[in-house]
Amino acid sequence: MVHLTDAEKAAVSGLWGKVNADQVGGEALGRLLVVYPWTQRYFDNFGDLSSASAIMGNAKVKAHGKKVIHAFDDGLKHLDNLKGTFATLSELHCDKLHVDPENFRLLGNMIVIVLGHHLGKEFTPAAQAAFQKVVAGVATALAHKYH
Ligand code: HNI
Repeated sequence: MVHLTDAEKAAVSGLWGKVNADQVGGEALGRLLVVYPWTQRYFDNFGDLSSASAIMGNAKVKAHGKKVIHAFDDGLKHLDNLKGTFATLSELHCDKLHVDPENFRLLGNMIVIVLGHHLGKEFTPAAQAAFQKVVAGVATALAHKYH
């Protein structure tokens, strides 16, 4: 459960509307794979992940980042019910994909970093604090069905 003030909710949706979400998704997933290379094990069918530039230019990484960020975007619209919103995806990542839930936190932080990169000065400390709550809430919701 995340608790954002009305001002935080407004900041999150206002800033989210200024970025190219698909691009943010691809870059965040790419950075996850570069910075924490052990996360590459889940994507062994993605082709060339041999260097930072190969990863950041990899079309499958971009396409998958887009898919992931669309689900994240759906979460932004349901901040008061993240557990319900991510219940099916939580089961999928646990039962079928066997993704270590710690990785949800790592990816959330990559999303924050990429937002900072895209938004520059507009990504104030207060805005970052609001987004950190969102990514923490999404990570918790995705981990919820793990057993
Ligand atoms: Ni994730 C598939 C959403 C984090 C590994 N993931 C998906 C799909 C969505 C999705 C949506 C497609 C589901 C379908 O096909 O029905 N993933 C999300 C979200 C987050 C997240 C919203 C966090 C914000 N996933 C992660 C992380 C990893 C991960 C951190 C691993 C490090 N996800 C996968 C893998 C697949 C996947 C692996 C299947 C990929 C494939 O082969 O199509």
